[in-house]
Amino acid sequence: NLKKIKFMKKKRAFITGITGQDGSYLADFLLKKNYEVFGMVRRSSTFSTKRIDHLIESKKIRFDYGDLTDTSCINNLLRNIKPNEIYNLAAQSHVKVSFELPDYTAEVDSLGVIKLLNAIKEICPNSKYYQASTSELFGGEKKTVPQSEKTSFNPKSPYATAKLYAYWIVKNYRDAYKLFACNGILFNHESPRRGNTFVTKKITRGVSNIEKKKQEFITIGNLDAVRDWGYAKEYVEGMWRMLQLKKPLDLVISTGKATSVRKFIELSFQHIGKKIIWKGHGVNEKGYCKKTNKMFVKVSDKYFRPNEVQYLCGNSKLAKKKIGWTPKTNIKELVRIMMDYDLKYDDYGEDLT
Ligand code: NAP
Ligand code: G4F
Repeated sequence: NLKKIKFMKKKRAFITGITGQDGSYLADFLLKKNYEVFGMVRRSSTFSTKRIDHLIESKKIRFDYGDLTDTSCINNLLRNIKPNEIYNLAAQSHVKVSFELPDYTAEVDSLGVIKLLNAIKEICPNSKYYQASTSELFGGEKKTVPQSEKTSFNPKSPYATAKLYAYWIVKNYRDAYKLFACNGILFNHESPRRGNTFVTKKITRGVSNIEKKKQEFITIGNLDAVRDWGYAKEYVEGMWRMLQLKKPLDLVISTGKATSVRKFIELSFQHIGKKIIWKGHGVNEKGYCKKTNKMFVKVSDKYFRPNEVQYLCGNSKLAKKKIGWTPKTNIKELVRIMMDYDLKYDDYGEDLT
C-alpha cells in the first residue's frame, strides 16, 4: 500500500519527440528524478524507437502513438495523461530539410505548438509547458555575437521562421491566459545519439568509418560555419530546471564557445592521430592527411543551404543566475565522447551513452 501511495505521488511528464536525441536523454533524466514518463511516438513502417528501446523494454515509460499535426490526438493524450509537465521537443528539426519541406515544417513546428497550447488551456491549465526553441531564431550575424535573450531575431530558414512563430505564441499564451510556458532558446547540442545527417555526427561517424576502412572520405558543405556546440545530455537538465522555476521565463542555454565546422573536422581526425592539411578554395577545397597526402574531406555544394546561418555563439549568463545551469563539457571532450562511441559502434542503439 505504501508503495502504491508513493507511486501515486510521482509527477507526470509528457514528452513529445521522445524518440529524438533530446527526448531520449530527457526521459532518462526524468526517470532518475522519479517521474512517471509518457511519450508520444509517431507511427512508422519500421520502429523509430532505437534511442528509447532500453526504456520500453524495461517498461519504464509509457508511450502512445500520436502526431503533433493531429488535434484530436493531442487533446486525448492530455485528457488521459493529465501531466504536471509537458516538454514539446517534437519538430521537423533539420534546417536544410525545411527548405525542401516548408509547409510541413510550419505545420509541425508552428501549428503543432498552438494545438498543444490550446489543449493545455482547455484541459490542463496548471500543467507547466516547455517549448524547444532555438538559437536559429537569431540568424547568426557575427555582429550580434554573443547572442542572448536580448538579441533581436532574424530567422533565415523556414525552420527558424516556424520556430519564431512558436516562440511568440508561447509568450502570447503565457501573457493572455497565465499559462506556465517557457521557451528554452537552446544552442546546438550534440551527442552519440545525434541524428546522422547533422554535421557533428556526420563528421564523427565519417572519421570513424575512415579509420575502420569502411569509407574513403567525407563530403561536406560550408566548412566555415561556426556553432556553439554543447553536450545534449547536459542541456536536457536545463529544460527541467526551467520548469521548476516559480515564474515562467525564456532562457538561452549555450556554452559561450564558438567552433567552426573545419575545426570540428580537425579535432575528430586528431582523435585518430591524423592531421588534416587544407588545399584549394570554396567548393574546390579539400582536406588531406598530412602524413600520407590521402584525401579525407571533400566539399560539395549539395550540402550548402539557400541561406546560411554563419555564426552562432550564446551568452547563457541569465540561465546561470536563474536556474543555476552551466555547461560542463567542452568541445574537445564532446568530440572525444562522440568519436569513442562511433569507433566502438556502427550505429547508436547498443550502448546508449
Ligand atoms: P530530433 O532528434 O530530430 O528529434 C525530433 C523528434 O520529433 C523525433 O522524436 C521525431 O520523431 C519527432 N517528430 C517529428 N515530427 C513529428 C510530428 N509531426 N509529430 C510528432 N513527433 C514528431 O531533434 P532533437 O535534436 O532531439 O531536438 C529536439 C527539439 O529541440 C526539436 O524541436 C528541435 O527543433 C529543437 N532544438 C534542437 C537543438 C539541437 O541542437 N539538437 C537546438 C535547438 C532546438 P521521429 O523519431 O519519428 O522522427
Ligand atoms: O548540424 P547542422 O545541420 O545544424 P544546424 O543547422 O545548426 O541546426 C541544428 O541546430 C539548431 C540550433 O542552432 C537547431 F535548432 C536545429 O534543430 C538543429 O539541431 O549544421 C550546422 C552547420 C550549418 O551551418 C551547416 O551549413 O554545419 C554546416 N554544414 C556544413 N556541412 C553542414 C554540412 N550541415 C549538415 N547538416 N551537413 C553537412 O554536410
